[in-house]
Amino acid sequence: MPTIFVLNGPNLNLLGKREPGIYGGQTLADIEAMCLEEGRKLGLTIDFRQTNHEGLLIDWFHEASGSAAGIAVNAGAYTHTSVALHDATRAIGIPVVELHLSNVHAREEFRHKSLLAPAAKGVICGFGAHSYILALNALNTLLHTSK
Ligand code: CA2
Repeated sequence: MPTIFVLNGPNLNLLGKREPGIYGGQTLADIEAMCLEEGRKLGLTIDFRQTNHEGLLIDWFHEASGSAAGIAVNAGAYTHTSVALHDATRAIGIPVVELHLSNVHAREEFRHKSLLAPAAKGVICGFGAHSYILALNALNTLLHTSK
């Protein structure tokens, strides 16, 4: 069964505890459970992780390139700042889907720019926790259509 890494960046461990108006009331554990359930339906093994550290995210991208079929990533604020994530996405040779809970384009201007997006296969944002489900389905479709 193909494995998809679902990677989460800084502060996403706080989900459900603060700012429910922006990010919804679900915790990251709730979202992990949703992803595992969707993975069961799609026939995908989901490896779901969160870190507050940029370098660890990069290490996980490298690890995924040897062991996973794709990555769904909510890189949090590193989306807007990390050249290292851009470079890792370009380097690893497996599809990366960038995702966000909120519609970053409807928020502050500094969230409109993603350094990851030009290197990613595509971007999903604005659907709350359902963004994760959409990202998994996008990767699943890619796995079945690309050679
Ligand atoms: O909308 C998203 O998913 C974001 O990736 C979330 C990031 C933000 O920096 C991006 O611009 C958009 C922030 C995640 C922080 O999550 C919190 C959750 C609860 C309380 C405070 C922060």
